[in-house]
Amino acid sequence: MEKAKEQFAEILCKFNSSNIPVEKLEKLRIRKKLSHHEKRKWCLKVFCAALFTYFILSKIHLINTYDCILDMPSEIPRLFRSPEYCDICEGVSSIPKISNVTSEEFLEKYIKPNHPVVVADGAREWPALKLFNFDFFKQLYSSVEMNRNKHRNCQFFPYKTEFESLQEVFNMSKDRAMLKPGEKPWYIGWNNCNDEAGRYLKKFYDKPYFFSGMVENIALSWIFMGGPGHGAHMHVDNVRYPSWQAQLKGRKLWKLAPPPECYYKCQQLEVAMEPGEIIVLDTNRWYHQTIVLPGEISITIGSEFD
Ligand SMILES: O=C(O)CCC(=O)C(=O)O
Repeated sequence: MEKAKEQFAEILCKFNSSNIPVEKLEKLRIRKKLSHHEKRKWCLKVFCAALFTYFILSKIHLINTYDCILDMPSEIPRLFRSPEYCDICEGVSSIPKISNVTSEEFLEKYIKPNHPVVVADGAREWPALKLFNFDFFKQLYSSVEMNRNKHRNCQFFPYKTEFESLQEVFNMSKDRAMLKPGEKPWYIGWNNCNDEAGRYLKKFYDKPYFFSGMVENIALSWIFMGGPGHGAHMHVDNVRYPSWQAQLKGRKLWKLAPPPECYYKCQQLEVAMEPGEIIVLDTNRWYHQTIVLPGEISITIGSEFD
């Protein structure tokens, strides 16, 4: 700073003793350069302000579409979940299979206490039982605009496969898709975030009959599909509501574990799902794992319910 002051005083002194008129000084190239420099600095400031405003506005738009400013690793919210009182699992020693249940009984006995249950006749009449298979989904998603990556709401779970998208799944060889011996096994899951596909799928299944009065989001149904010996690892979800899932093809074992703080009060539970059955549980509170049982491909469809 001192040095700059000295240099400036020297320049002033030279100018005073040079007798150059101020008008001529205005025309000096260095003066123009300096004023250009100022202009450039000003432009840069305006550009930065515009960029900042754009950033803030785009984040506000994301907030309004339920997305977060920062993507958090999925395990973080689970680490900080509030502890359970264990009332969901205390005294529960099995997952009952029930049929012909009224919505009032279902609500009182299973939804309110949050006890997992299988409704054996839940999906028995659904056309999806006969119609849904690998080729059905392949055709459906090749005829509707997929563009899944553009929607932040779209999720795809590759589990242990190398697939990076649903498109890649539907591009696998016919032999692998049909689980032919010697082919690489696969198990995947995705949510249907395409309204057109959601409306089409809905023609082949109903809102489970024991849910009268409860709402379910058709655009965000979840589909899980794959071969024996594979499934989802043990985990707990971080979604808004409890879920139901209908077994449409094949057989799948569900293993449920209580939250760790309830290990001394509660038991682990298991149930094998058969085609036509619907399991209902709060996957945000019960840890769960699935394994497809020997036999044909397992296909399920499900959704959260409120
Ligand atoms: O059906 C499966 O294999 C996994 C289901 C699951 O993890 C879930 O619904 O949260």
